[in-house]
Amino acid sequence: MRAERIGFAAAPMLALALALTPARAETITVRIDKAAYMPASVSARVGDTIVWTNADIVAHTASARDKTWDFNMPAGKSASLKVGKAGAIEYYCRYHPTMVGRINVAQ
Ligand SMILES: [Cu+2]
Repeated sequence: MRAERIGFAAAPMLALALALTPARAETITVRIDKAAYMPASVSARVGDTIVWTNADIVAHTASARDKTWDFNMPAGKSASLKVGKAGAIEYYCRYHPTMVGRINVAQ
């Protein structure tokens, strides 16, 4: 009974969310844990969103090698990037340059 009520309430919200979101767009999560991007390499499509979440107790960044973006993330914080064009994006942490990541963006 309770589950049915929740289902009825959620259905219009779900329909709205689907209508507002391009069918293919996805959110890809990269966890920062023990000074590493997990996973270090992800595949995405143009229009997808990458979300980094810093699970460490120190700050990290996700900084594009080509300097087009640079996100600073204190402990426990997140940052997101909507990928706009196809190609390989290399990024790193400004505080810990051995931390490197890659986003392979397909059209
Ligand atoms: Cu770092």
